[in-house]
Amino acid sequence: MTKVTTLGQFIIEKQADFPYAKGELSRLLRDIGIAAKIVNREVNKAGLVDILGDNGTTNIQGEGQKKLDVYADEQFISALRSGGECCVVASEEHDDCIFINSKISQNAKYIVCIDPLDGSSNIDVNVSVGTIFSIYRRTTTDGPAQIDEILQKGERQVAAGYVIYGSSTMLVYTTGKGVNGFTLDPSIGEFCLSHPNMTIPSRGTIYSINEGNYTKFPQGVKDYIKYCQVEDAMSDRPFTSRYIGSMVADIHRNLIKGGIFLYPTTSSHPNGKLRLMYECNPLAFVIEQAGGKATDGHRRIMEIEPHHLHQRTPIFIGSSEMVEKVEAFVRLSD
Ligand code: AHM
Ligand code: MG
Repeated sequence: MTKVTTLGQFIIEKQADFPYAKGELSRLLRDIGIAAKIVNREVNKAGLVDILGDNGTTNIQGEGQKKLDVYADEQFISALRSGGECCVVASEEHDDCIFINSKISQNAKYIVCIDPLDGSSNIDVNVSVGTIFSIYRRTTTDGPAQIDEILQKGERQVAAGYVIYGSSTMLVYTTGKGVNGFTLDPSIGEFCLSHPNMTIPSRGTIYSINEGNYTKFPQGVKDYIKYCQVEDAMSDRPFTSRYIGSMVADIHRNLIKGGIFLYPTTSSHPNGKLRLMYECNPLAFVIEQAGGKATDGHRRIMEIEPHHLHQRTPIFIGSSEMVEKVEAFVRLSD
């Protein structure tokens, strides 16, 4: 019989990589895994019950929230609150950080930045959505956490990952020692190790970008897109264009097959659209750990200094050679 390793068992086994660890990070990851299973249950039955549709509230970016965004946000925050290992949560769905002031959590070491349900405009049409999370250690030990403890560069992440609610549900994460993927087996209700030591091919043939914005892109990005489309047998061009519009799903596919995901600045989003703290940094950590690259065209995503929670950044992320190529086009046109 094949040995099945559950996420819980794997996390405990991996604790040995950190000899001085007291198990707090393991418990935090376990809590995220539990909340993901609950959110998965609701996402799966979304077509059956009256949970779809606008909840009538608007988040900080002025976007309409779907009910499932709110549900996912509540589930993750509640799991982090009761787990006791996290003192502050920054979520896409809240203007400000949520300080967890319970007796067990106020001295907790960890800070979590989370997009509880990314790509939620896709839910109504049965397309994959995801959760993205990022974990930092506090920089001080006493008293309530301060805002600048949350605004740390991505390179200080201690763990990060995503959950993709797709044709099957997967949780993929890193603690800085490679990337591992777990598929939810609904028959036993456990995430099981299905993709150990994930690596992204150094080059691929897929580019993912919202080409409808073409005329609004910077010249270097336009030039790169044209490069992707030109026929050249030596480099397998023209490349294939694949864009789901759900970042987790697009990046997950490119991680497995090789490819690049681009969300550049546009004339209507001069700082890019995607958020540094809970979308770009965690996915950059995962992709770098898998051997890929993530930049804003000029510097590593994880070296960007954050100034506020909902900061946006352009992003080019995926197979290393493809990211280097787009950077070269961007530099040429500067
Ligand atoms: P959201 O956080 O409001 O769901 O937006 C993020 C999503 C990403 O998942 C996706 O890559 C991108 O927005 C798509 O944006 P666009 O429709 O502009 O191409
Ligand atoms: Mg999002």
